[in-house]
Amino acid sequence: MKHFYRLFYITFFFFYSVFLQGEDGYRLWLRYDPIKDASIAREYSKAISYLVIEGQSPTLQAIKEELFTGLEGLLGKKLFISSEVRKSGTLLIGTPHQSKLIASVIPPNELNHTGDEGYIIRRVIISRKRCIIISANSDIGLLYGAFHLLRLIQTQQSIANVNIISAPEIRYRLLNHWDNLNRTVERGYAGFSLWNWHLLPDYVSPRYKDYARANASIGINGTVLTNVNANALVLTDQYLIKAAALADVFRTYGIKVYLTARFSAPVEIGGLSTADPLNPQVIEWWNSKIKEIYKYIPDFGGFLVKANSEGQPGPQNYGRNHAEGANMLARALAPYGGIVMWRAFVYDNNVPEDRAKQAYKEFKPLDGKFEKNVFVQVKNGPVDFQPREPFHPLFGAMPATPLMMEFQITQEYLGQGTHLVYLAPLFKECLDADTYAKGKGSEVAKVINGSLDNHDLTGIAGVSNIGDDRNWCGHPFAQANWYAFGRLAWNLSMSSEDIAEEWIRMTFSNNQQFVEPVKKMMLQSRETAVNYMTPLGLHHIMAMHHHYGPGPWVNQGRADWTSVYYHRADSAGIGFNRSTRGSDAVSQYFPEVKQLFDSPETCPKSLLLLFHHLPWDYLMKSGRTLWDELCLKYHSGVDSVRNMQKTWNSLKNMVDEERFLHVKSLLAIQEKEAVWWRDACILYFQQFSRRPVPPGVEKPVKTLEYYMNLRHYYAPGI
Ligand code: GCW
Repeated sequence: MKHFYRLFYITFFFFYSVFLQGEDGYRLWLRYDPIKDASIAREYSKAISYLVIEGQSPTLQAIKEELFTGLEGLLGKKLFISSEVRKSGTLLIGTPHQSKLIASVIPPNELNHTGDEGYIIRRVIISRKRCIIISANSDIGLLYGAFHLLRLIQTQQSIANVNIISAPEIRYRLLNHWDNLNRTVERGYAGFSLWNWHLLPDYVSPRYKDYARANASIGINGTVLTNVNANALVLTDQYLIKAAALADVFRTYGIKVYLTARFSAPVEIGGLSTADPLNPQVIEWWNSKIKEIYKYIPDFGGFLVKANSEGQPGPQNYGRNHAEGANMLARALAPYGGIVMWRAFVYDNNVPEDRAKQAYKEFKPLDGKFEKNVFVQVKNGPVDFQPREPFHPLFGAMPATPLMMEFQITQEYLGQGTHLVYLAPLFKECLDADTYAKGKGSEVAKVINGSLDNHDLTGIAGVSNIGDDRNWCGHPFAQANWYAFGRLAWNLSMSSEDIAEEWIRMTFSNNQQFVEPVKKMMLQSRETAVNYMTPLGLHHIMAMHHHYGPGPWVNQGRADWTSVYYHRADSAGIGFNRSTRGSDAVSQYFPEVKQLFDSPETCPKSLLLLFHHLPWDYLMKSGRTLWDELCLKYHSGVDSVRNMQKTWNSLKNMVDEERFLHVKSLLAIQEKEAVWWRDACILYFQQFSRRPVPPGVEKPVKTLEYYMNLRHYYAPGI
């Protein structure tokens, strides 16, 4: 009988996935196809045959559903639900409040360590029966535990003696969608917005549930639905009812809904003549608006605000500062437990001498001036989500204010929808950087997890790369960046390598001959992109507006939107002098870091031209001139993409055809675009260096004029 079931399930899932569903990437990493190796499957089968779930709630129902689909799929056998532990091989799930049995096997003090969202997964013996238990203080904790157990099986880890205690390092783990109400997505490369505002709330797409499952599986517990370049309309009842319908779906999966607040909303939709945060009518307007929001969404999370930046309205329009603006909203949200995430990515209409310095200059003096429920949300670097930047100098510099990290998962400056760039190494580089705020060992991660300055309010946000493309993220490998963000948000110290390995095993295959080369390719991919786009600390030299492709020649318009502002190439050399002899941006860092960045001799080579303007003949540690090194870096970027192509082609027989061909085509685009970047940049900079392209670098086939005349009218994302 057992064999019959296994055969039945294997056949069913095979047909289901291959013929009905196809390998289109829709399932993300939550793929529950039968484990091919029968002996491995047998091991898991022995451990889990019966399911006992104690208690009742929508979340417990979701757990049951996920485990049934997951375990029956993976193990290729039927799972039995039971009301009590009768046999060995029982998976017992519950909180100690709901289950006396759980309370009897988990010492109460152990769950003290897991908080509201953590969990314990453990092999135990109950009345001489071998069981696995998942326990937590809340149903959401149980859900996270269930996903963890599934992940162990998907990645074929042993559960024979499983004993895991896990709790999130960060409290607020949020996606930021830059989705507009007309369904375009700012810097989105995976189609249109998932949120079908037009049909909501009457049609609730099943995708919303799958979105919530995917997020819950990696521990994401909040989502900002709308673009930071905000539209006040989302705060009208017409839209709140739609947002509430989404919140109703997400709640079961532990995900709270947040919105972006347009600072001028009291004027635009409230009919007031001012949005001055100190004006009593304005305060009253926000108070009643927030009360209304909580009527629609009782567990509403709060607001994300971009104010006085890139033309967005803000308190400075009324002579007030950022703290005054943020606090007004925070006071109104506080009674309901809501928070404000106030962005530090600010720049006004006056072009500063160095934009990299602006956020620090405006926010540092406000440290300690914010209400308790305010985060200042800081991008990882001081410029703008570049392929490589130093960590933002605000990290460590505002000890009295909880700082929320903002990473960009969508690849605005990193190849957009067509380049395979695994971002975990970029995230980690920032998190692991030492700010020296309190001496050695004051890493950015410790600022974010609150340990450096004793903050309970801790948060991390990722600008989402999700759209309505069938595979969610456009590039099949872009899914890994969503995954990596979530896994890191839960545990900042996970390594890029471990995250990649998990993702590959869950998304593609457990075959080591596939896992190893793909992992290697992913781990090198960010450095590869840096090399063919912006090596040695170059930054912000992308094409105007859409940022698609190179544009080092961009010199029109607002100065700090041009490329020449950032690279400053001239006959004397190249690079932005931010040393103490230049814009002095280095002085925003703590002395140890300042000293490191201040001298070209000690400045990391990878950031050299971000901090220094150096002669073309500057002698690098390699013994080569700066010019030669630059050219060789550009070329090595192209070379690495070609190696990625070779790697991928060699794996043809280990991947389904659909995803194999998809990735292969995208890698071909990436190669073409890497050549475009390399040649356009080398030709452009060569005008100033007036030096030959060194041996070992392919000679550009096209002319600089050709590249400068390329126009992309409908590049996505704007
Ligand atoms: O990187 C820039 C983007 C803008 C974005 C802005 C921001 C939402 O080019 O599209 O606007 O950053 O982060 O506010």
